[in-house]
Order: sequence, then structure tokens, then C-alpha cells
Amino acid sequence: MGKKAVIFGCTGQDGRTLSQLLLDKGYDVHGMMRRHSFSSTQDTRLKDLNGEIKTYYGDVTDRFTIDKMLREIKPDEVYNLSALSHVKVSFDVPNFTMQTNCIGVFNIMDSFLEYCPESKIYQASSSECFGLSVNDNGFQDELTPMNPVSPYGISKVCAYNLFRHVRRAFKCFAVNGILFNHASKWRGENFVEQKIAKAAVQIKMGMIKTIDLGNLDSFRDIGNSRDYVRAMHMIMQHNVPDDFVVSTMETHSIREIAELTFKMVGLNYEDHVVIDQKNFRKEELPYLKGDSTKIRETLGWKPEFTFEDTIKEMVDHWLDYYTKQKYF
Ligand code: G4F
Repeated sequence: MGKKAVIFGCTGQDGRTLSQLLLDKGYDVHGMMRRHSFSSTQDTRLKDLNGEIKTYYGDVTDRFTIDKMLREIKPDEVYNLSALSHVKVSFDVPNFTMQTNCIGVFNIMDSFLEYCPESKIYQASSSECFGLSVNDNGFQDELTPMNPVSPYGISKVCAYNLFRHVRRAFKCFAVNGILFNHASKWRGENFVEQKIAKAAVQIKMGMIKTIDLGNLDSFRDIGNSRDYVRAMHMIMQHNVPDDFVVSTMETHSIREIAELTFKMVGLNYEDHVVIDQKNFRKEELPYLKGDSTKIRETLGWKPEFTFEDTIKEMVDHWLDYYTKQKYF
């Protein structure tokens, strides 16, 4: 029989992509799913998986629902991808962000230590933890100090440190993947790359005329979700528990993303982008470029998709979506 995995946060972009990877590898995959009022869409991303994921209603702030899964399933691998993952929204709901991204992770870890401490556990840590810190060479790596600039970043530093503490104190296989931005056709529509891709296609099809954006001068290191869930799995198969930065080692401004995306549909972004103050953050993280030398040299991971491939994947997704859904 294959290994058993539990994924907290299975309905998100990475939850969906990791579920597929694990199913393809023969894992028995179990995922926790939060109930929301649109029952038809809460598991939309999971609907066309090639294989079966078993889903359970629950919430990481509800310890009973975590206990039930870990006690009954006794997984070999636990992946925590659950989070309030939108940085700007975390300024609006800081308390909820801490409840989910800190207390929720404490709940998962406590339950893990009680019911399956001999198995392995992964935490989705984030480059947002670095905040304003950049090494002299222009990169962030595993040793860069964490200096977060958002409630989301602060919450992720807390969870990151919890995992490191448990690894030292309880000698558990508890690991962090410090993932830089990554996208795919499954990316949420309110993250900047997907927001731009969707709007560029809608403008091309004559459905809307403009897109409102905020700061075009921040820089992000943007990979592909399929490469990054492959990294998560490799980190969990390593012979020692450790933390790894996962990044492309390139950075692009939001302006460049807009320029490239609009160019892919034959348009000039300058004719359609409107700057709106509502999209600016109270404090901005201006620059991310990850140094992923450690995972490349230790585990042999490297990305297969380029930045252009990932933007094209999103543009093609929306072209396909609107062509099929609406126009023919
Ligand atoms: O797409 P974003 O919202 O992603 P952000 O804040 O970098 O966070 C993402 O990456 C993190 C890893 O570093 C993850 F942990 C996190 O969960 C998430 O996946 O914004 C990217 C940049 C920001 O500088 C933002 O100010 O784009 C800028 N931006 C400009 N206009 C916008 C917009 N962002 C959004 N979401 N919407 C805009 O209209």
C-alpha cells in the first residue's frame, strides 16, 4: 500500500497541485476543507483531479477536526498549506490572520505531536517573512534575517519558528519550505499575476476596458506551482529535516508582468492600467529575489517552468475559459 498524506489547505492552488502530484505517486491523499456557503465552488480546484482525494470538513482553528483526521488516518506525511494567504487582506483582518496562520499551526503541530510524531510534517513558509531584508548580493536565502512588513508576514515568521523549535526540542521531522511567489492557472484571481492575466484577456475580448492596480514598482521572484509542490515533496523525502528556500533566482517588477501579459494578447498595458490607491498596502515589501542554491545543490531540485511559461499558462487559461464559457 502507498503512503498516506494529509493536506491542510487542500482546496488552494498548491493544495490542488500537491494532491495531484501525490496521487500520481500512488499516495492515499486526505485533505481538510473549510465549509463555505457556496457549496458548489468550495472544492472547484479538486473536481478534475485524476484520482481520488478524500476530503473532510474542518478548520485549523478547530483542534477537534485536526485530531480526528490525524488520529484516524495516522499519515506518513502531513503538509500544512492552510493560511490566510493574501498579504493585503491580512491588513484588514489581522486577528483572523493570526488565528489561522499562528494558532492554527500550533493546533496542527500539537495534534501531530500527540498522534503521529514519528511521521513527517511540512510547513508552507513564505518569502514574505523576509520583508525588508536583502543580502548585499541582492538575494534572500535561508540565513537572511526575517523582518516582516505585514500581519501575514509576521504570522508566517511565528509558524516558521514553531517548526524549527519542534525540530530541535522533540527531534521530529518538521520542515519549512520558504517559497517565493508562484502561480499557475489555479492561482487565486486576486493575486497580481492572475488579476492581470484575467483582465488582459477580458480587455482583448471587449468585455472591459481597464484594470485597476496599485504599486507597479515592487519586484517579485515568480515560479510555477507545479515546480514548487515538487520541491515540497523532495524536502519531505530528504534524509534529514531541514529548511529550504524555493525560488527561480530571477526577479521582475509588477510593471514588467503587466507589460509582458498585455503583449501576449497583442495589447499595450499603458493603454489600460489605471492606478488606484485602494490597491496599495499600508507597508509594502519592495523587493524579492530568492537564492535557492541550497535546494538545488542538496536535493537536485530546479524549476522546469520559466517566468514566461507561467504567465502564458494563466493567459491561455483565461482565453480558453472565455472562449468556451461565453463566446461560442
Ligand atoms: O500578488 P500579490 O498580492 O502577492 P504578494 O503580496 O507578493 O504575496 C504572495 O507571495 C507571498 C510569497 O512572497 C506568499 F506568501 C503570499 O501568500 C502570496 O502568494 O502582490 C504582489 C505585488 C505586491 O507588491 C503588490 O503591492 O503586486 C503589487 N500589486 C500591485 N497592484 C498588487 C496589485 N497586488 C495585488 N494583489 N493586487 C493589485 O491590484
